Amino acid sequence: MAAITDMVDLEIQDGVAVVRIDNPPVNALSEGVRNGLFEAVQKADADDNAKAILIICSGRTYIAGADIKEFGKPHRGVVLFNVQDVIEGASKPVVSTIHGTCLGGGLETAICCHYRVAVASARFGFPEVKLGILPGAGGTQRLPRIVGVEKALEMMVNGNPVGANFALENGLIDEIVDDLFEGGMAFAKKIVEEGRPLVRVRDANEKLEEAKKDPELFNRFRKKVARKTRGFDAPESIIQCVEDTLIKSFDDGIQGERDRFGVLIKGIKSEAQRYYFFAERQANKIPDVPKDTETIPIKKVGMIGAGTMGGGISMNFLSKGTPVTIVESTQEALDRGLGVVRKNYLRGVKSGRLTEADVDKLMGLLTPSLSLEDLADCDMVIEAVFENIDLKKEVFTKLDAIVKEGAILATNSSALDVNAIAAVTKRPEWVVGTHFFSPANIMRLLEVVRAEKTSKTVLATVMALAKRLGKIPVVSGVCPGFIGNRILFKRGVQAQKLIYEGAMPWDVDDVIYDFGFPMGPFAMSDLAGLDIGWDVKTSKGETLRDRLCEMDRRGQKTGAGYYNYDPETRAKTPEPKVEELILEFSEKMGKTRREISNEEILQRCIYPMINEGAKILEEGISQRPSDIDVVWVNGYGWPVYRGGPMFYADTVGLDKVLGKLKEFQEQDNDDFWQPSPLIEKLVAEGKGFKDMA
Ligand code: HSC
Ligand code: NAD
Repeated sequence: MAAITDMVDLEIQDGVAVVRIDNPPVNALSEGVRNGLFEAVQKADADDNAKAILIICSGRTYIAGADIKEFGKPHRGVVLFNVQDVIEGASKPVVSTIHGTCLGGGLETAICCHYRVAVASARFGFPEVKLGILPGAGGTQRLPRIVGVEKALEMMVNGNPVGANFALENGLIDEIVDDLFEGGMAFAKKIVEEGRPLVRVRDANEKLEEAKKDPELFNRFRKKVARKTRGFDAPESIIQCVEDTLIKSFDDGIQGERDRFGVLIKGIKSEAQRYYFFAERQANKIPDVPKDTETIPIKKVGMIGAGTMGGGISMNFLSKGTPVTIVESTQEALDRGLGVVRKNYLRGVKSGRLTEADVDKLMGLLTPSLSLEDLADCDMVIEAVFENIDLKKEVFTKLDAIVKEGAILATNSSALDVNAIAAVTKRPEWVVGTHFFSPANIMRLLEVVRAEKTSKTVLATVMALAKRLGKIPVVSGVCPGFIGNRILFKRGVQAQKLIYEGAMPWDVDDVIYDFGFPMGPFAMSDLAGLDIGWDVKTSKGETLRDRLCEMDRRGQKTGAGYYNYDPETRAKTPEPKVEELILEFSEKMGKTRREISNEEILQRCIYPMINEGAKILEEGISQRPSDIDVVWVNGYGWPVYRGGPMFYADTVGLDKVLGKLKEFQEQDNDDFWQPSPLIEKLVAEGKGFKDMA
């Protein structure tokens, strides 16, 4: 085998030039891969001993895309477009044989080949949109020519991969093979024997002609994705590139694609999304828990509490085939909890994702119980009873006496002291917080709360488990509210103050929504329920919330809260009575209401979050600034194109944030605004959070 570069080899085998890429972990199109492919394909094309060229990758995957680390740096080596030209322009058939994930620039390379085969487990996609860019190496011009305009739009705008069957049915691959190398070789030889033509996707216009018959296609598609793509730039640019396929030549379309790619890649939104891509992966790493730390197998799980969280958390395990024993305090609560789980799964039957038999099988993995003793042989027990420290301590004391040694004891508390909970057991090193978010079967964030004595084995096991469950784990130390809720609390304080000083809940919500969140703090409270922690027996109408709950305005579930909700559409409208109540409270507090600008609303809601994030870093509660961003993007709807609160702070300028904190502190004469010493230090050094990594 001849090495072309340290990442690409070329060997003639049985009349086929085998070009092999080996750039672990994901065979990204780094400089060495581009240089190697360029030279290898040219050599192979010129070699009379080769009748066809086969491109194959070593390791776990075909090319998973451009090397994202190279973006934003000066370009080096052969440009990808030139690699594609030599592949597409080769004088003999070039075949890609594909496994793993064929993504982005990888798929763009594959569709420059004349033919493609893949193993059945291969996945294909254009995830560029998730990085705030578009497929910039011909993808927007070639994909519609293969799968048709509508499917191409779907694939590129939602960014999710498709499987090999879809790829085969839609012409993205020519055959599914059993063996990556043997299958690829056999296919390449067959092409030569049959004298099949060199298929160049750029010349295929049939699917485009079909799309021209449907003039409403693009408007329809824009409407369909409007809600999901709000605030992002890349989706619209992708749509425009695809529109070009119907009105421009291939080469002009390519030029349009490159121009739009160039604009997006330089934008702050793409920078934020690329930052976030690495942030999410970084969050997996715990500096003092090495990769090879021992983990324990989690084959059977115990769940305590079958309420909102207990049911949802259980579903994660059941869906992965792990049996769960779920314990409640009463038969009624148990029945209710199991009913909700079944109902959730039945939704999957309605949408066609599951069959009734699947649901029965999933429910068969869930064993109901009224006795903690039934959890004795579980490998991990997760407690999700009411948020009450005494109750949690009582449950953990019992668990300690019942559950086998070497099992993980986890609490789903959203704010309580995990050290205090661990301390009631004789095995605090086996205790950890696993803070799932609601709805727990859907939300991907998992705050892994590392208590003082939590062992490295427990941490490594929970991090690996999170990945298996499809969650995004972020480690948090112990403090009230951990990373996410502690920061949320600060935003809530200001949101409330703003409405007594002059804004209305909808003014605050509009600003937060326009910033990019799916909803503002008041709409969020209505969704969660205003009566969490409220008690009708003790309520004395002292707060706005008391008054709203007393009026049975407890949020969306009662059809009214801060807003009124349409029973059919759930559309929200402001309520004059709520406005009156707010004015009444302002007066009682002696506030002179004033016009508050949108800018002030935004700064007063967001800057305390940044300040609290900095305090969380100082205290070592969060391992790094980017972990805080992962929590907020994944758990609370922070718009990913703004990176997260800590990334955003750097884009605003930490000096400006600090200036405003001081200004508000002076105005309010309130410790709430006390700037974090970390921000003061970074500003003094002319640095940002990004420099802490
Ligand atoms: C693109 O292709 C743009 C094109 O249109 C070309 C444009 C050309 C323009 C030319 C202009 C002149 N790069 O996720 P994992 C690392 S954009 C660098 O834990 P998994 C990752 O950071 C790209 N590094 O593994 C991690 O590193 P760590 C389109 C990459 O098995 C390690 O690999 N493609 C990387 O769970 C393992 O990653 C994508 O967006 C990359 N492309 O998932 C695909 N991809 O160990 C992005 C991964 O140090 N990648 N790394 O932490 C993925 O979605 C997932 O990584 C996979 C594997 C599904 C591939
Ligand atoms: P919930 O009221 O819906 O459910 C709690 C369940 O625990 C009830 O069904 C109750 O009967 C049961 N229970 C109480 N004591 C018990 C005992 N001794 N043994 C067995 N079962 C018992 O509450 P939830 O919303 O599911 O919250 C559970 C935990 O998860 C809390 O600590 C909460 O703070 C946390 N959490 C909640 C959310 C959320 O949005 N609901 C999000 C994250 C974390």
